Amino acid sequence: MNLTPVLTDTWDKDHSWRLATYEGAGGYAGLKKALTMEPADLVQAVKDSGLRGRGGAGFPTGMKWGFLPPPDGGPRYLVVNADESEPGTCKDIPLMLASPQHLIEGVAITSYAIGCDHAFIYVRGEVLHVYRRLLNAVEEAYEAGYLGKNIQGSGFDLDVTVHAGAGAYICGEETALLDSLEGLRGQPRLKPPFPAVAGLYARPTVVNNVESIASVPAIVAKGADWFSSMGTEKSQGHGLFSLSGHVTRPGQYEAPLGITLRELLDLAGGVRAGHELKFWTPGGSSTPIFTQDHLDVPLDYESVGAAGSMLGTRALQIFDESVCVVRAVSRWTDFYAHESCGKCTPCREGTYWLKQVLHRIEAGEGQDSDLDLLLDLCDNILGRAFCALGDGATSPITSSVQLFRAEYQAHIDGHGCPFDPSASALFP
Ligand code: L3W
Repeated sequence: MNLTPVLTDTWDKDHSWRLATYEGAGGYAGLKKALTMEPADLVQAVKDSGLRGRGGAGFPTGMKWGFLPPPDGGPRYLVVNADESEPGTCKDIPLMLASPQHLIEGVAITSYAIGCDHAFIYVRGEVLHVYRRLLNAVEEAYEAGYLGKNIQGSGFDLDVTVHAGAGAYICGEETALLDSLEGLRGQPRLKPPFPAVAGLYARPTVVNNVESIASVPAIVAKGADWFSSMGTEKSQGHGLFSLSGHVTRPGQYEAPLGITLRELLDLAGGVRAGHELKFWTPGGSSTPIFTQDHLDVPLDYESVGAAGSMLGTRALQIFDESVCVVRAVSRWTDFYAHESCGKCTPCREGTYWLKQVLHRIEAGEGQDSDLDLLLDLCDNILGRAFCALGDGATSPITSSVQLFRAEYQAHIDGHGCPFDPSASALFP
């Protein structure tokens, strides 16, 4: 069930991914309207809508477009970040599979608005099925005259290239993504300059998340006021909330920002039968964890921030009482250590040491001093790493030690894990 079926409006239809299905549901009305408008008015409409980046950071989308310098006759690019890889994050991949034309229409409108004639969709390499679906969808859009030369007789030309990455989480960081797209090893660049000023091939570039761009067609078709009437005062519009883990009906739920986990769990049938909520992530594994006490925190940028975490990608991973928090955090830390690109010392060395300490606590070989050591290591990574990967790696550790210190201590005092891993069916 979806409370605001906009991006998800056709997901349950037969052949939901086909252009004809999308057009049948009113698709491409936004592009047709956009092509009659001045590009600057489109940028203003997206500013007025209040749309904020749906990739995790929540940066205002229209403001980002407005950062592009005035045209100088050279190329400028739109790059869609479709490298969804954050543990628990599963919204862009289902969106591109179920309804890729939402994204392609958004790409066409955004490109027209920012004066770009070549856009790129950088999709995570492991999801070959999504890559193929995007290729087919782009082909359908070319054949229908929504991409290519003289789109809908407007004189506007746009080519779209779908590019598959090679399986590195760091390439979801926008500047590492640009390096990867240029054929280099994907590692973050120093900012500033931001991509808006010097991005792909050092040209002005807008990098936006899939869901952000897919949200644009309805904003244009239905108006900025329609979008901003949903959500909260500073977190406007709708979003995809992904529920996974110990929940009765996992999946994507589209709802206004500001909905609570308690309300989402009502839609999703609650925590698995016979169990109770122990902890959860509001925005993927890179955000500080929450507990039962946070069930009524409105899931908007401000409220989640005030409660000590981040809305991030709205990846709500639900864990019941059978899950060992040390084990969960240790697995996430393995991921960050493996995915650290190695460019900066705090992240490269720090995630490796965090992993070692967590492994020995989990194995019952920890020492009393290890909890303070973990916090000290986190302190030396947070704010000192080159990009958000290092900061993100510390979030589940610092928050879980704060909320579940006794559980960590029980592993040390009892020389092992007090939980039966088979009871949770997660984190084998
Ligand atoms: C021009 C300025 N542009 C900022 C742009 C900047 C970027 C956007 C946000 O991290 C977060 C991270 C993860 N002139 C500008 C400017 N911009 N100032 O605004 O920038 P920033 O640095 O706040 O964030 P970011 O580096 O994009 C993203 C969190 O998301 N996250 C990540 C999930 C991972 C995935 C995945 O699966 N690939 O999404 C989850 O919470 O921790 O905080 O475009 O250029 N003055």
